[in-house]
Amino acid sequence: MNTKKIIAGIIFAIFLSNSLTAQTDYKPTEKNLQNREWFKNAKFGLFIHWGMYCQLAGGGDKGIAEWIMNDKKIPVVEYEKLATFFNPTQFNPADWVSMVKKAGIKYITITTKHHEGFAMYDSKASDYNVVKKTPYGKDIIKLLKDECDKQGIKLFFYYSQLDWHNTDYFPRGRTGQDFTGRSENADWNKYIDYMNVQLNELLTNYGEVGGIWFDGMWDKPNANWRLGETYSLIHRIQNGTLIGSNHHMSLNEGEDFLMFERDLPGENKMGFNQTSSIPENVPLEMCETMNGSWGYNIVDNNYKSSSELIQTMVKASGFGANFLLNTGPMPNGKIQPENVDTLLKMGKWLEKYGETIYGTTKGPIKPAYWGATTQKNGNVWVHILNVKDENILIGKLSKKLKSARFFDDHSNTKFKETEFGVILNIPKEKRKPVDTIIELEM
Ligand code: JFZ
Repeated sequence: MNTKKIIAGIIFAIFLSNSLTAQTDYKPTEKNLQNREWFKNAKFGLFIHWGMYCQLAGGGDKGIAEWIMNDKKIPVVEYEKLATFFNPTQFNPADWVSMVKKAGIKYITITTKHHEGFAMYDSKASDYNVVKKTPYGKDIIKLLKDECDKQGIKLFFYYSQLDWHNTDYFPRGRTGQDFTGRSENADWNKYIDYMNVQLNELLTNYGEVGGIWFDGMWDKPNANWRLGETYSLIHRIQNGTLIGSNHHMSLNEGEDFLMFERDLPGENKMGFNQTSSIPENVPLEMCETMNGSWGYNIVDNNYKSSSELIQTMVKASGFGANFLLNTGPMPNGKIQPENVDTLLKMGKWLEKYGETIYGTTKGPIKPAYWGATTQKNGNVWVHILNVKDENILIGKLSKKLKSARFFDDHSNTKFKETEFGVILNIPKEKRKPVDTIIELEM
């Protein structure tokens, strides 16, 4: 072997090892960067978890919904029967999308395949899909996408890399183990190929895709996911599509946004977010449930109030992050009325106060126990959430404060600048139950 060949070999080896974990030398296109800006400004999305699991709806256990196959140890051959009952005759995408618009939501992220392995769209890669296996027989994703295009809502695709149905998902990871009854005559690389074929379909057959929301790598963190290949494939077919992954770690090369599951950026209340650094310019997104479940769960009525959810959305905005709020549609195709009610209440609030949320970036003062700040075009808004004190030390501003006034009636807010920062005075009668907003002029 001559030196040239050896060097070429080494370079190839480096390329290969990088391509296992990331898309090497990824440079987002102009279009991708524009979409990132759009995404940052959007602030509020609807997450939809819909799959065969919705029909088991809780299974008598508050915690179980889309995880029921794993948690109740249902073998593949039994679980497959669920598809033969799935017939959401009342699914009306126009209703969903109109409701979404009224709620002030700018994009939808829907499960195209969850851990159960069932494709909610017309996939040629596997018959295990909604068109082939259910009496409904229609492509849910296509129906929703067409309606989203019609009403100007962006659609993102959730795709589970973890798969409890496909035999080639082997060696098994932390979940979906022996009880599934799958053969061990399997080939991991065939599984990755299969996944890439499915992603190819999703990016080819449905027009412009807002983004791909990956989930499930955490099931086998040390496996060779061939991420570089998958990410380049996606960006090659649609260079504007944003890639994000729920791996709970820092950003990999090729990913366009960073997400946080049920935690505000930098928090780790849930115990699984291990993101060590948050890059300055990358869009952020936090997802949250309306009760304790992602998929429809008939016995989980532990609903968060619209006030609580608005406050979380405001805090997320204070971190510069989008709020992706989840609902799990029912087996009949409807979104449960409790959730619709909550979303519409949020929409009402946004109609009035959306100016302080949409298109903003995080404000000059970091979110704290009292609330958060947001800003846009030189306007700075302080959001006081849930604080009973009349005088609130919000912290230091880099510039001198000229004036402060209540967003609602434009009356002046009394303030004091001290060595510890600005203290705002908010008399009881000026307080709003959800969010008292003060506009600062510097
Ligand atoms: C994942 C999914 O498992 C869940 O069903 C849902 O889709 C959510 C948005 O994302 O949630 C996780 C992922 C990883 C862990 C826990 C929940 N984990 O590593 O413990």
